[in-house]
Amino acid sequence: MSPNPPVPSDLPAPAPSAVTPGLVHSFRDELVEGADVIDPATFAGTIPQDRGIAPRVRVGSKWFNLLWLLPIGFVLLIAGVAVAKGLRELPEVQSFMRQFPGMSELPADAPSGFPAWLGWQHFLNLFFMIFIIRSGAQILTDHPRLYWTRHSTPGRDWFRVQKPVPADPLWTAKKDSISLPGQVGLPGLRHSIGLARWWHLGVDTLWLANGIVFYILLFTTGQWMRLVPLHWDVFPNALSVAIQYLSLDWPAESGWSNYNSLQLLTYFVTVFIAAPLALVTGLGMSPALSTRFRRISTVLSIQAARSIHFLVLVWFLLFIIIHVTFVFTTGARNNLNHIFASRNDGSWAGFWIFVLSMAVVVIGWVAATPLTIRHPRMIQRAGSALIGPAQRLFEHIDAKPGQYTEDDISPYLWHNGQYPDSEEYKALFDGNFAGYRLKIDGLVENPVELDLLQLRAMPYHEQITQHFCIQGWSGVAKWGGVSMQAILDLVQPKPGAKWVVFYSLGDGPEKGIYYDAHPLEQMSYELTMLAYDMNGEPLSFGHGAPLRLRNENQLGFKMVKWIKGIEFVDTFDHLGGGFGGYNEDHEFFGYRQSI
Ligand SMILES: Nc1nc2c(c(=O)[nH]1)N[C@H]1C(S)=C(S)[C@@H](COP(=O)(O)O)O[C@H]1N2
Ligand SMILES: [Mo]
Repeated sequence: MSPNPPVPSDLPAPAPSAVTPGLVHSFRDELVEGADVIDPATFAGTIPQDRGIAPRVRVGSKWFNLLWLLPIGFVLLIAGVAVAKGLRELPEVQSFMRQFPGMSELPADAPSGFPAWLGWQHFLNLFFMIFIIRSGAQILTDHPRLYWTRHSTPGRDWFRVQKPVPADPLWTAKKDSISLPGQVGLPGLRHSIGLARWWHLGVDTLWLANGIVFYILLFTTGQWMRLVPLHWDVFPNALSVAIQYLSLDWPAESGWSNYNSLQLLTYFVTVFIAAPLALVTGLGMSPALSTRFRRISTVLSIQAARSIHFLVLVWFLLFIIIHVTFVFTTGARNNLNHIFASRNDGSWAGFWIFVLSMAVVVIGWVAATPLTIRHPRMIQRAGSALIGPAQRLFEHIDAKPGQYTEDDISPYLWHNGQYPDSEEYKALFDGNFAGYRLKIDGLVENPVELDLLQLRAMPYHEQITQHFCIQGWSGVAKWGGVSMQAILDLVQPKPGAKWVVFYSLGDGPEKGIYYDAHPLEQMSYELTMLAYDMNGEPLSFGHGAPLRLRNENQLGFKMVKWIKGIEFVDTFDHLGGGFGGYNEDHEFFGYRQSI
């Protein structure tokens, strides 16, 4: 204990903010135990399901409802048909089409026909894509806005499926999330990003493995020659094909031996541009990698990566719709024979294999959401087993996040999480936190209790760093306080200590206090700190007064706000649900989510 414990007038008041503890009392919903099954009625703190709004894109200061694209697209299509039909009457166009009938010649050694592996890979690819797209949509709608800069400033989003950010000072990113129908999203529930991420990242590893095998086989069997444009004449040929389709006089089918040029270009873009771009922009959203590769991430922030990742999704969705339409309108039985049965005869084999495959697809599609809601722990463990090795690999790259400058500080940093509303907290707040004691205990040589004057008397550490919320928003702020290294020097962790657990004065959205465990080695990193100042002012209530954690190697949810105690432990198995933190226990997040 300090010889002179502080009185309220010794301490600076938290930064003025419209958010005060008194305001949050109404927030508390019914408390429930976390369990190995999800009750959609109470999940994530009983936030009611909210469907959001039709997608909108910002043009200047106006928002354009994308549903208008349906009638506009229809009118354009009709007009396009009329124009294409007219064009084909022109002698110049006719001679152009004779010169470029719609197909490039293949090299003499190009293979003909579809090998069996192609059929398998095509099926696995489409099967995996279902879960990837559905869980991806879920992740997107957990922060249903897209931005081009890392600041995530309300009103500066370019795309949203949610109303404008309300003026409510208590508005949190979690309140901003929306739900999806259970058979569209995976698992559909509002703020189910923890589970959606397991699906997305877990199935991604399978999809990537399939893709790598696909690339290898493509290049070892010569099949690549059928997917890569090898001559400039593909462009006039593709134009010719487009005119043929639009004028409703379709080119002859020859997919078994050679795709038409438009088809070739779309396949090429999908296989060699969209798919790798999905991977690159997916990795670009990783805080660990984005802080590691600063040169790239200053231009291509995680928000730009998220936006492009979404545009890749749009490409895939358009591709799927158009591809499937053409498969069924250009000789369905032959096309199904090619890809599902590797044969080019008039038999029904391909059709029946297709029907069986679709039965598997339907079962997988329909079962995924109920399975996730009934066995969330299983999904958490399976996802963690699939993506875990890659995550650990990236951790070894040693992210070493860096700092930003004053100019980079975001005009607005979203609030998130559950505000504390206990009498204990309110009393501390009203007394300027003079009664606040940070308790540090556990596997340490020197357990301590520190009041705020003592904390403020320790060497001052300041940093400007970027915050990454798992939900998708980010922002840069300046944090002032005590470096965790100074705390380590003070308390002297014992050799057995492996994890450092931070406990909050606030509850999580369900029962029990908010807490999170961090690996000890990340505590001595120069940018890991306990912050009592933000952007040059004492930390406000909403951002975690009197004290919050900054561990720049981790996602936002791990940065416990309103800290009351720190415990050094050898394992977190016996704490809470045993998963390493509040969100890990209750919302099925991973305890290592630095990517
Ligand atoms: N005690 C507590 N700490 C918490 C949370 C919470 O709900 N309770 N939410 C976390 C989440 S999800 C994020 S993104 C950050 C948000 O910090 P900010 O509100 O200062 O931006 O706080 C984290 N710390
Ligand atoms: Mo978060």
